[in-house]
Amino acid sequence: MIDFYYAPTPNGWKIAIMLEESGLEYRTHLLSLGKGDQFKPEFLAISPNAKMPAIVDNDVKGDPISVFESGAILTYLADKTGQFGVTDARQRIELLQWLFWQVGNQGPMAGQLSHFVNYAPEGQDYGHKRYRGEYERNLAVLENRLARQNFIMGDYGIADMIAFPWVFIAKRLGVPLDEFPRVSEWREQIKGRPAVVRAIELHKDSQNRGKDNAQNNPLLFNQGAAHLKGK
Ligand SMILES: N[C@@H](CCC(=O)N[C@@H](CS)C(=O)NCC(=O)O)C(=O)O
Repeated sequence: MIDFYYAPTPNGWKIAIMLEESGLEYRTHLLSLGKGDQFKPEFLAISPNAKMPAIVDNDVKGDPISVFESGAILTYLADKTGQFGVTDARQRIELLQWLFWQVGNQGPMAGQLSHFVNYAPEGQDYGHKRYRGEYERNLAVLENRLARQNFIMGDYGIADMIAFPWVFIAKRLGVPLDEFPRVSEWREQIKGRPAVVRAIELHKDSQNRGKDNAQNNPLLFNQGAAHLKGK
């Protein structure tokens, strides 16, 4: 059984998708990020960066294995199941590049765009424009890749699962996909998969959209180091 530390956000969906696609048995631990569950010592022991997703795999020889960071989790689960990953060394380094691209580029830029669209005080035009531009730049990277093949690595797999969630919410971020027809097609194909539908529905009722913002929740949006020092 896998313990899955989760909240219904794009970063959480990445792993929910893989768990649903692969058929692994898991139990979800729902975190309330707005209330600060990510800073509890028992969670920090699993995820020292104080962010979800994270997993603990209990079906292993010896001590359970805990994994944080979505790219590492997806790599671990693809290796464990032999599903949705790749088989040879040449492909593996290619896959790793696309996973690192997502966690180092598309994800953070989309996350910052989401912050300026949904949570920042009014009138932060510089930040909004900067991250919208970066979000669109990453869409262009994906568009170019998908001009060559239907999925990021050719066949549907963890590179698609990691990149899909922030594209899934493009309209909510105020970015229509008209200029990115291949990305738009790819998004439709993935969105329709039954496992993806189930993943997006996972604890949807506890989504916190619009309730927290930079003014009313400094714990979430203006953290600094205070919650982590000495832990
Ligand atoms: N690079 C991380 C990003 C994870 C992340 O940013 N998670 C957010 C939710 S979408 C989180 O846990 N936020 C809690 C906080 O910032 O305190 C990954 O890909 O796993």
